[in-house]
Amino acid sequence: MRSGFVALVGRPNVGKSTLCNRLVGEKVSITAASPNTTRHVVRGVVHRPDGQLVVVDTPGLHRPKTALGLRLNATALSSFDDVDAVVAIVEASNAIGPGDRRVLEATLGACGAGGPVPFIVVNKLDATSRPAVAAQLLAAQRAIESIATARGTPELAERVEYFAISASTGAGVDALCDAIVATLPEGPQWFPDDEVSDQPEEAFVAELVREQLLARVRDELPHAIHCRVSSWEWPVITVDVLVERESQKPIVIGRHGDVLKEVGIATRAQLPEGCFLELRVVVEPRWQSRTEVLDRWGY
Ligand SMILES: Nc1nc2c(ncn2[C@@H]2O[C@H](COP(=O)(O)OP(=O)(O)O)[C@@H](O)[C@H]2O)c(=O)[nH]1
Ligand SMILES: [Mg+2]
Repeated sequence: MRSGFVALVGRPNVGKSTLCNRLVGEKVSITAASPNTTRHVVRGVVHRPDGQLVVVDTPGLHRPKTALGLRLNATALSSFDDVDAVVAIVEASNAIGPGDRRVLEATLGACGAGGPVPFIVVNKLDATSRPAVAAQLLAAQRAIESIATARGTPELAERVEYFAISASTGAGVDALCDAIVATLPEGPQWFPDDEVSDQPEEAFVAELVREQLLARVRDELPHAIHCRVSSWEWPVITVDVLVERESQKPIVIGRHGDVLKEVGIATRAQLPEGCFLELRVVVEPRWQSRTEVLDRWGY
């Protein structure tokens, strides 16, 4: 039996969480069209007859503007420790920019001789043409070569494996998964057969609520939202929705409470039958920049 860990890294929004869920075969990490959705490392488990792969989904690497942003980057970078493979994701249809380059540099930096095996994955192939996908694979390979040469370790470029996939449709994902599992060492089963994630149930319910809110709010508001379960007395689960300013409350609540009501219905549909979900909106001023709040909330 092979077993081990793979970290998914990349700029915000390249499809890390979508790939994590696709590999696991069910939703363990929330996704959204807005950046910086993933705030904690989420581990999803792929159970296969030949082994067990633990997928480490991470926050996107970006230029931080707040204390929260700094911590998200640090969280993502720390995921390079103790993994057997790193999958660095870039998008098929956007030119490889400075942000992607930093991701590739960090990946090569972590994947020295004896370190994790580096995979470069071009995602969202469904959203562009085949020639564009081929061109992006080549651009990624050139970037890797120049980074490896600049580091004085040109031989590192030889270790890199390249794949093109669509995390949304699943195209190419089986081949990628096979290749990652093939790099894993012999090892123990880390998670029991029926476990697909290391995330506590409470954290997952709070994330499901946040996912529904992100689908309905715009601009800076997605960043300002933090959700947490404040009480769980089955069948009643209470989730607090924390925002930064009084003026953000009505947006989250919606006219006549419409937004919150829709969020409640859509979240409850994903929870076990018979559960009641209560949502409360609470203001925690400027929480993204207050390190004592970030400490308290586990960022
Ligand atoms: N067309 C297309 N969209 C994708 C694909 N993978 C992810 N997305 C979309 O890209 C956005 C960001 O995805 P997410 O997984 O949250 O990205 P993350 O920030 O890297 O975790 C979401 O709107 C996804 O639906 C893909 O393969 N094709
Ligand atoms: Mg994510």
